[in-house]
Amino acid sequence: MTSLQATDPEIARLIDGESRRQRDSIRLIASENYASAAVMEATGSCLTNKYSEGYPSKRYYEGQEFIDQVELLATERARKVFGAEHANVQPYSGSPANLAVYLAFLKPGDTVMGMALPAGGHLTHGWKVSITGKYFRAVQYGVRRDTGNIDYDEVRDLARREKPKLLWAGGTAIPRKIDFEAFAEIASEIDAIFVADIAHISGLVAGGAHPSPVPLADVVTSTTHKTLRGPRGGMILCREEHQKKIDRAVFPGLQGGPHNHTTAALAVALEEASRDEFKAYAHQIVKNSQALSAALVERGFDLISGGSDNHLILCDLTGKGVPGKVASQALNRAHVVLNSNAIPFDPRKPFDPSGIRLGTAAVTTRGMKEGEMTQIAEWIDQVVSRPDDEDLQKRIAGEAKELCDRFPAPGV
Ligand code: DSN
Repeated sequence: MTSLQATDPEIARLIDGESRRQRDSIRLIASENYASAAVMEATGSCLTNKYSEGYPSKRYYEGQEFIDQVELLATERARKVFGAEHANVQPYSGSPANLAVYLAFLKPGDTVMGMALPAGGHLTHGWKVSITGKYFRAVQYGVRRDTGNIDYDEVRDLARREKPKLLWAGGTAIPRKIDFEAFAEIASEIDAIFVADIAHISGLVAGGAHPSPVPLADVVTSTTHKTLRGPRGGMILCREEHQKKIDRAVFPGLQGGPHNHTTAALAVALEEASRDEFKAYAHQIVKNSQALSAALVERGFDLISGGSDNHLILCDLTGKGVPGKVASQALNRAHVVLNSNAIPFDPRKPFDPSGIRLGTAAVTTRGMKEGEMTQIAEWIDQVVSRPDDEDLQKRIAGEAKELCDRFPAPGV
């Protein structure tokens, strides 16, 4: 019996259930992954017991001889993996990392420009229900109705007109390569700070499977647990000229003590990300996404932008006559797990949208390749065609488990 089972059998049972769920299902939520056993071990370590407000060698409490080394290693590895001049590894997650950028460069009421949430952006890029849309004057760009892609001329025109102080690139439902050069040019023309939020694609950037914004952007933010495959956390990379502002914004501006267990786990993940196997994994994610896209298109699915250049696929189910939520719930019963998602210009409500979003990071971590993507597309097609057929869902759940057994997941 583990200590957890002895102390709190209820929670132990729930964690065990979740572990089995992760082990036995096809996980296609684009922001999720399987962290390695080494990352999990560091996350669950005694570093959770230590407070360390401040930065290495400049802490407010004593007893930092090991913590300082952990943070320095994480920072150094982040700089090296991404080729960045400075890295701050303390943000608790992506939203706090983004808020720190606002605090570093803006005053309340200043203008900020980002991609609208329903078009594929993130809440913290100025969407109206977020603090970033309430405390700042946010203007939002979207995608073209005909291509489903960002229209860089529209972004440029809007930026020239609105003169934001901060320009965001990146988001949560962008299936195509982001032209960071175009964003950098636009930001430079209007003298704005250019921030690239690479939360979704940081693993692809680290592995060379997506162009890097690091040489072009003033600041780059990211979560650390999506394609990067680290612990739940955030980080900020920036040019040296912005180091002081960013560091002060994170602490003491926004946060207290860093989560040292997470910092250590991030250091481990970054070590893993510097290996050749990680490059192969990053490129395989894209190959899998393209194979899954092609197999879905073959089965009559309508993909926003027609396909995928990264880990993510956004699919409009209007033509299939099934709302996104009905499809995602039916697929969940078949142990193919993804999320319903708004599509650009969605006539339906955000909680009951027209689309589904898929991602290939977690299945790629399990070692699945193009052949398995075709099988997964076939299951999706069958379930979406008959979302009320519980026998079908049960049969596919069994087949999904058999496939999962052939590709063991790390860490669970
Ligand atoms: N929740 C994340 C996602 O799923 O994309 C974004 O913060």
